[in-house]
Parts: sequence; structure tokens; C-alpha cells
Amino acid sequence: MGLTLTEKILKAHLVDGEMVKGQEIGIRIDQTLTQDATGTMAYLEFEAMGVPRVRTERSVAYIDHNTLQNGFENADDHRFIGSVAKKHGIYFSRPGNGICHQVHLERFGIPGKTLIGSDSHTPTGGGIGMIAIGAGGLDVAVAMGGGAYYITCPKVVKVELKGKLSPWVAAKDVILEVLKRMSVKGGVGKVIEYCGEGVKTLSVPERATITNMGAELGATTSIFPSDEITKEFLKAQKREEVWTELSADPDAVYDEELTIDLSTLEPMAACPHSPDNVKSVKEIGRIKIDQVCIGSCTNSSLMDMLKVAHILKGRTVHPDVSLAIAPGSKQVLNMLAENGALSIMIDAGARILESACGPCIGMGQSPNSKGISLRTFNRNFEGRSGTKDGQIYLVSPEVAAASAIAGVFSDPRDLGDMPEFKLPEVFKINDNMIVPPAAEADMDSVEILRGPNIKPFPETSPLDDSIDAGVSLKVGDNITTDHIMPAGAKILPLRSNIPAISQHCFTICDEHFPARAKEMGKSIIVGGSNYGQGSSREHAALAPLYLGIKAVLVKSFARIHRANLINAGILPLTFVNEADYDTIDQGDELVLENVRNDIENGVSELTVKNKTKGNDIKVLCELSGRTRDIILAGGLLDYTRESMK
Ligand code: MIC
Ligand code: SF4
Repeated sequence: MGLTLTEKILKAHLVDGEMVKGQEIGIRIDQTLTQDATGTMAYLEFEAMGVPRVRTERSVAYIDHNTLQNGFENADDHRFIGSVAKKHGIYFSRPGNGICHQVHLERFGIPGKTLIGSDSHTPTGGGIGMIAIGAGGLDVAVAMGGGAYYITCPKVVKVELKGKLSPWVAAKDVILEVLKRMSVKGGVGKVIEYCGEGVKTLSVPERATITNMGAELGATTSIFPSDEITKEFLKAQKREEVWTELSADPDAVYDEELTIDLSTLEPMAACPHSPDNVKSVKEIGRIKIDQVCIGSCTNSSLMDMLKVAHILKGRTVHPDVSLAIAPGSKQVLNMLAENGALSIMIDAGARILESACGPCIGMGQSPNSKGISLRTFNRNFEGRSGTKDGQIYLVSPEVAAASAIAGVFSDPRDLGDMPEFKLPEVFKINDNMIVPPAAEADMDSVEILRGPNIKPFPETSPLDDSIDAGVSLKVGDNITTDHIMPAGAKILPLRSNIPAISQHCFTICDEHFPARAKEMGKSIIVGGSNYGQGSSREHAALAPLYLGIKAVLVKSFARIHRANLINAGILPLTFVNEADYDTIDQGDELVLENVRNDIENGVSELTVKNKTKGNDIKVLCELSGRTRDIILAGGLLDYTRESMK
């Protein structure tokens, strides 16, 4: 029986377990990446493990998220990360060099290699045939130390692409179509593998847009084959030598199949407030808009920017619209400057931002109240833009630019003929903003620079014999990590200070939650399905840990968040009967008797006694041998320290 591309790469990296779908496997990690909003914590964790030099083939630390410096905190974090990188063997991409996923694709990604990153959009690397997975900071720290990365051996979904995109229809529309069909939880436990004739019609940046936003499916990752087009891209990046041809076997067997005829797609948008709330631009109609933001790791490549410049040429941004553009990397920005496209954008009235995440993570450019904002980004969760009642639509750069000019939602196909946009034969290569690490012999002389906002990892303790705790919060379905641990310009500077950031935990849902949880001492959170979707931020587990959360009981979890809870030593529980969710209220007193003993003995079905209501609820705590030991130890850091003794 033939293998899928996913299986081939996973098999070649397997170090623990067996390739049985649904079972836990450990894979060797070739490359890691971090960004600054998750990086400080990841490097504190790496330091705590006491490994002197990273043991990966390549580890890169990027600064791209917390680039608004309206206080010393972010700048201190950047300095800390720079010094840790230098000492421990990590390449350091300085602020201004670009968004981690865009730069990694350009300068470091290698077909067939494994990459984990402390950012959920790490699957961007799947655009050149990598198995690239988003993970919590602790998992990345362990991988940097040479440890395996553990995932559930995934199911593989074949997405067969047929035909060719029509003019002005974009890669973004392909992933929006997949989201429309599969939903934000349809990818959990799966890798999405693209194949078919249509693949050849898509450039690497287009493929990367698709794999990037595959994160919104909840998928483990997404991947394209590595072919002649991948080779051309790597050649243009002067990295042809790292190319290898990779594809699935012709007789590979997939768990699910989906076919998309590219020629039938039309411009689409994900409407507020979920990436799977997809409608066609025609269906939405010519509604008036207030803001357009172009950029983010999904749509900030040179190709995207050239299309935008073409649409803006000789025109002016509509008087009622603010247009912001953040090219994805220094390479992109510099090439736009050299070929005149930047000048076209400036002429049209675009507000040019630095090459960073910027508005995508609420670092500036929040829309006006109730403002309708069209963004080429990947997430439109409520409040993420910084404006609570902002109405965010996710669109392609083509729809964004056409609408910025018209002042209303616009179908770019109305612009007339589309010229052919070609990738350059050679990109402008200048890695002067990537600082290599110090030589091993010199590492002792590198001083680690810590700022006063950098506080240690919160205290953990081994799992208690029994848990007797109240429900401090009950929430509904599809709770995102942006609900649990909001980001934005005010809160992001606290990423390296868990006591301070925990004061903002869940405040989008209930502003009294942090105080209540702290007062209760220990407590339990109850939630619906797809709990913890979205980002990889482990702060969404570390802040609850600090606030005394012992267990989270939900209908189902998103993958990375569940792993982060386990890594923080918090019990992840799911209802056996989802209807039991309705029987629990906030404030109820729940008891898990002899839970430690049960977990030690591998019991996965546990009983929760609701002392307030007087009923028993069956819950599942499905743990592998390794995750069981992590929970018993009080989290991954304690487990790793113990196993290194
Ligand atoms: C995001 O897009 O939500 C982020 C900000 O990039 C996060 C990481 C973080 O919260 O630092 C992600 O996607 O993992
Ligand atoms: Fe940055 Fe936005 Fe991409 Fe997250 S999704 S890495 S915030 S650009």
C-alpha cells in the first residue's frame, strides 16, 4: 500500500510509537521557530531545562509580534531573546526583518524536513513540502533541547485540486472554500494534503497562503508536494540545493477526500466573527466599508503586494476608508521599493506599516467603533482587532485593494482583465538582519540581558490526590485563545509576566473572572466544543494555572490548547455525554475523588460528583503514557526536569 506525503515524512522522523492513526507518536524535529510574543516564555523554559546549545539542525528566533514599543517591556523582551539566541545556538531575526512564517519560508524552510514553531501558523512551511506544526512554547523548548515532539498520528485528508483559478480569484478563496466545507473544527486530528493537476497552477506563495490558513481548520498541519515550482522558488531564493522532489505515492490511501475545481471558485470573504463563516463577495453585496488592512503571514508575499499595487495604480483610496499595508518581510518591502510598487501604494494613500504582524494581532490600526474592516488576515475573532464591536471580514488582497478604492465591498473581477503576475527569477537576498549565534567556544562570554518585566514560570505542583473545586467560569462553544488570553497592544507586553497578564484572563467573557478565580484558590472551567481554538499561545494555559485552575471540562478541545493544558499540568476533561454540560452551572462544587490514583492506573473514564446538584457526571481524560506522567508530575517542565535527572 502506498504512502501519503504526510506519512512518508512522519515515518522518516518517527522516534517513538507506531504509525497507527489516533495513537501518540514522537517525531524528531529538524527545525524550530519562535516569535517574540511566545518566545520569551519558550526561552525561559529552555533555560530552565539546562541544555547549553540547541540540538536541532536550525532554530530561529523571530521578532515580529510585539513591535509597538510604548513602554520598555517589548524592547526588553527583544533584547532578552537576542541574547539567549546568541548564547544557545539560535539564529535571530531582528525586528524589521519580517513576519516569522514569511521569512522562514523565504530563507530557511526545506522540503521534507520537520519544523515546529511556537505559533499556530507554522504550517505555512507546508507550502514547500515541510511537515510544519504549531506548538506551545514548552514543546518548542523541548524540541530545541533535542527532545521529540508528540502528536496524535493524524488522519490524512486528500484535497484534490482540479483546473485553474479564474482571473482575480485567489489562493485565499481556495482556503476559504475549504473552511466553508470543513468548518473551524473539521481539521482536528488531521493533516490536509493537497494534490492533483491544479497544484501545478499555484505558486509557492499561493500554496503557503493555503497551508497557513489551514490552521483555522484546527488541523495538525497542511502540506503541498515539493515539485518543479518549489524548485523554482528555492532557486529564486538562491537555495536550490535544499530542494528535493516529494509527493504521495500514486496508490496512497487517504482517510477522507475532497475535490475542488479551482475554475469554479469566486472571490469570497469570511464574515464576522469566524473564519468559517464564508460567503461570496457577490452575496455580501456592495456594503460600505471603513478600513482595509493588507498583510499578515497569510497574504504578505511579493506576489500579493504586486497585485495590490497594480489595483491601486493611479487611483486614490476612498475618502471614507483607511488603508494600511504591511509587507511580510524586509525582502518583500525592499523589492517593492526597488521596483516602484511601494511608490504606487504611497501615491494611492496607503498607510505603510513595518514588516510585522501589526494589526493582525491588534498592535495598532484598530477600526472605528462598529467599523467594517476588510483584512487579508486569517482570524476575525470577536475583539481581536482591538475594537470590541468591529466587524472584521477576511478577504484576498485582490478583494481588499479593489474595495479600498471603491469604499464598498467589491468584486475584483469587475476591474477587467488581469495581467499575468510572475514571481521574479531571483529575489533580493540580504540576510543582514539575521544574526547568527556565537560560536560554541564563545558562548560563555554572552551575557543574558533580562528586563524587570521578565518574571519566572508560574509555580506548579504534582497532581493532587483528589480535586474538590468550584466552577469559576462556564463558557459556550468555539471559545478561542483570544477569549482566554486576549492579545493586543495593551496586553501583549505582559507576555513575559504571568502574574500580570493573568489579570486579563477571560476578561472578554467576564471581567470579574481573574479576581473570582484567585479568590476561590482552586477552581474548574467548564466549556463547550472546540474549546481553545486559534493560537498556540501557552499563556492561555499558564494564566489559568496561575489563577488556580485545576481542570478544564468541555465538550471537545482544539489540539494545541489541549497540549498546552497538559504541559501546564491542568487536567483536560471531556464529557462522555455532552448533554451533561447543561446540568452544570457556574459556582457548582465539583469533586474528582482519588483522581491521582485513577490517572496513575491508566483509568480514562472518571466520575465528577456535582456536590451542588447532587448528580454524577462521567468524563473522559484520555492520556498516553507520556502525557499521564506529565500530568502526574505537574506539567512538562517538571516532567522534563525529572526525566533528565
Ligand atoms: C495569533 O495569530 O493568534 C498569534 C498571535 O500569532 C498566536 C501566537 C501568540 O499568541 O503569540 C498564534 O497564532 O499562535
Ligand atoms: Fe502574526 Fe497574525 Fe500571522 Fe499570528 S496570524 S503570526 S499575529 S501575522
